[in-house]
Amino acid sequence: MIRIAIQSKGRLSEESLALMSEAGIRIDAIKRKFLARAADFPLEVLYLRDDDIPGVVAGGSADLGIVGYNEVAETGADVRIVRRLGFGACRLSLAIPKEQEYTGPAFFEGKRIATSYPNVLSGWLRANGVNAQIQKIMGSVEIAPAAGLSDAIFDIVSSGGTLVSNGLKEVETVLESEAVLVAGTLDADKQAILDKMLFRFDAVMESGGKKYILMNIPTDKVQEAVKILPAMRSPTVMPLAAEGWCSLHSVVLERELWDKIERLKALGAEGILVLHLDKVID
Ligand code: PRT
Ligand code: ZN
Repeated sequence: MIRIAIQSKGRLSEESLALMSEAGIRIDAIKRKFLARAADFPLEVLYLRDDDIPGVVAGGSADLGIVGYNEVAETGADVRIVRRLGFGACRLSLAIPKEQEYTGPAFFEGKRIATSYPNVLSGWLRANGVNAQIQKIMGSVEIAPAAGLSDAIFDIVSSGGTLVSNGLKEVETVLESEAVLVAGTLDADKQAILDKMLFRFDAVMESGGKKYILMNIPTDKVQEAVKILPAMRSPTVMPLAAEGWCSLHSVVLERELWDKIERLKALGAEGILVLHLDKVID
């Protein structure tokens, strides 16, 4: 049995559960309790506030955790980052009132900076030789300058919309973050369960941003089409009943899909189907 701590309510909760569910580890989300057992995998879930997850894993009360890298950096907890999970992307940035001119890190000398991330901030200030006053505020940091509580803020930014609507501009990105899977010290049995989970997580993440594509193509164009479509090993080519035609199957990155479709059509491809890819197991 392995125990994983995930955020109980918040931006990472749904996606943490979705990742596990896509990996075939189903937890009853309706009867969400403090501690829940997976139906078909030797795992139990501990629902916590995100701030507590790194410490709980480092302390051994949970073996694994899914949490924003920003929280791992802030708490400095002694945990191992096992995987970057590709969701919850954001950054920790310094922002100042938009009408002020930014002159570089020295701008912050003697200034008051409001933040919920004092440790990450003080590391950046030290590295840049800046002396500033850190005002620790939990929540609604972005209103601190307008309220006269600070001259600048250091906070999580994602789209940047919150900064704009509070008359602030981002001037330094200090830390890039995303959700990460962290682990504490594991014995051999728990490491074996983790390895099994990672095999599944990797298959789920590997399929992200990819599509399965199939089409009919004149046999004499197959060689050129294969160059456009390098797949995991190579595309699958099957002869069609119609003389001179083949069916070609492959996997493509979603962001390259339209470009490739145009090039394949130019080669004479017809009946192109693009399908959802559920899992990719290498
Ligand atoms: O209750 P609990 O303590 O568990 O939750 P919380 O309120 O502390 O955290 P929550 O649920 O807001 O965020 C959990 C994690 O999601 C964070 O630790 C980050 O790793 C990640 N994350 C990703 C974000 C954002 N994107 C994000 N945009 N966390 C917060 N925000 C906030 C930010 O604080 C700011 O107020 O959204 C606003 C900025 O968004 P934009 O898009 O306007 O720039
Ligand atoms: Zn929190």
